[in-house]
Amino acid sequence: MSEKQSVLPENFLWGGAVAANQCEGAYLEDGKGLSPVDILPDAAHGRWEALEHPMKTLETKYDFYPSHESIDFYHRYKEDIKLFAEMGFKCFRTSICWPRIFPNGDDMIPNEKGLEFYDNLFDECKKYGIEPLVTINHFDTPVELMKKYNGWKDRRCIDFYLRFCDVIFKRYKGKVKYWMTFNEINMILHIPFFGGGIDVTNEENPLQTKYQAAHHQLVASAMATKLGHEIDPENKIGCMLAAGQTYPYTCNPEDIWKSIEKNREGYFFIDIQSRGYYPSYSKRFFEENNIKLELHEGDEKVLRENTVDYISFSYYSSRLTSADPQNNSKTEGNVFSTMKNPYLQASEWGWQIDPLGLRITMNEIYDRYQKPLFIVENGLGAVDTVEPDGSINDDYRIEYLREHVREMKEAVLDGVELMGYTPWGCIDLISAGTGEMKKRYGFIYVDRDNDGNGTLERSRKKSFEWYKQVIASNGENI
Ligand code: BGP
Repeated sequence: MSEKQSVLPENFLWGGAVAANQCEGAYLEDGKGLSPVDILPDAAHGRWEALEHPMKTLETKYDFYPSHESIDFYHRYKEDIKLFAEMGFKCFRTSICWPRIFPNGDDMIPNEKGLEFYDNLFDECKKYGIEPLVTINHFDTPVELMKKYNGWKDRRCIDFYLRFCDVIFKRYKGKVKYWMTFNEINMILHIPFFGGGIDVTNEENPLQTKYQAAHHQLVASAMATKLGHEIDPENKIGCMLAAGQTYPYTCNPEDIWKSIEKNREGYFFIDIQSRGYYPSYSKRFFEENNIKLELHEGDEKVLRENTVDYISFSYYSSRLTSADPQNNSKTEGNVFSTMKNPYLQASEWGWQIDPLGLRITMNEIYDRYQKPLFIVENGLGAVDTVEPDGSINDDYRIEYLREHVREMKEAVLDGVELMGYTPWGCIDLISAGTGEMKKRYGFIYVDRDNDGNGTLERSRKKSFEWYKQVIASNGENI
C-alpha cells in the first residue's frame, strides 16, 4: 500500500448494496406477506407487462417466480456477511422487507419473527464491525395495501408506513444509524407498482395519481425523518434518488431546455426532501398536466421542518435527450429509455457506460443541495462465465468499477462531500428490471440460473480480490 495520503476520508464507508425483495427469498416464511416482486414473473414470461397491470397479474398463475427463493439470503446471510467482511466492508446496505414486519401493511401488531430476522442480521454485521445502511422501503409496499387501497394513492399509507418506521426505529436503536426513507423515490413516476404499490391501469389521469402518491410519500418521508430523529438523535436519515444526468443531444437551446426539464423530473423529489418545499417550476408543470394535488393542513410545515441529513443516490448511466421528435435513435434501458450517445459504450442491456457522468452528477447534486452525498448503487449488470476450473474472470466489471471510483475521487477533489460507496448487488441477486438471475452485478457469484436451477453455492469472482484491495488502500490502489 502506498504511503501517500488518500483522497477519500479515513472513515469512508466502503461496502455493498442489496435489497430484501431481490435476495432474501423465503417469500412466505415466518409469517411474511406478499411483496410486489412475489407476484411477478421474470422477463421471459412478461415481467414488463405484468408490472404495468399489477391487478391483472394478481389473478395470473405463472410457472416460476424468481423472488420466491431468490438467492436464499434469508437462510444464508451469515455465510454472505462473512464474505463481505473478508472483502473489508465497512458498511452493508440492505432494506427491511415491510410485509415481513406487517404482512398486510395495515396490521396493528408487528410480526415478531420478521423483527427477529433483522435483529440477527444486524448483530451479524456488528460482529465484523460492519455498519448497516438501511432502506426502509425498497420497492416493497405490501401487496395487500395495493389490493385494499391502491397503495400510496391513498393517504392512509402515510400512517401505515409511520407505524412501520416507529417499530423499526425503536427496535434497532443502537444497531442501525444510517437510514433511507424510500429507494429511488423518483421511480414512482416510471414503475408505480414497485415505487408505490399502485396500479394506474384504470386511472383517468395517471400522472395525477402518481404525483398525489408522491406527495404522500414525501410527507411520510419528512414525518419519518422527524420520528427517527426523536427516537434517536444519532440517526442519520437520507433520501435516495435514481440519478444520472440527462445530457442535451446538441447545443441547440431547444435541446438544452429539454434536458433541464428531464433532469427536473428527478430533482423535483430531492428539491422537496432536501430544501423542504415544492420547487417553483412545479406550479406550471402541474397546471399544464392538469394535476391538482390535495394537501392537508400541516403538510407544508412538516416538509419544511424535516429535511434530510444526507443525499444518497444510484448511478449506473447518463441519459440523452433531444427536442426533435424525429430523433428516435433510442436504446432501451430497462426503466428509462434514452437516446444512444455516440460517445459511449453500453452494457448488454443497453445501459450506457459513462464514468465521467458520475463526476458530473455528483457535482450537480452537491452544488444544488450542499449536503453530504452517499453513492448507494453503482455497477455493471453482465453475464458471467464460470471457467472449468471454477474461476470467474469478470475483468469488464473491474474495468467499469475502476473508472467510476476514479471519477468519484475526482468529484471529491472537486470539493464534493462524500460519505461512502456501496456498489449494487455485491452478491449476485435477482434483477429488479428483468427478474433475471443472469444479469449479475456481484463480487460473489451465486450458482443459480434463470429457471431456478443451481446449488446456490457462493464463490469469489476476480473482482472480489480487486475490491478487497481497493478498500484496503482506501481507494488509492484501483
Ligand atoms: C435500481 C434499483 C435496484 C437494482 C438496480 C439495478 O433501480 O434500486 O433495486 O435492481 O436498479 O437494476 P436491474 O436489477 O434492473 O439491473
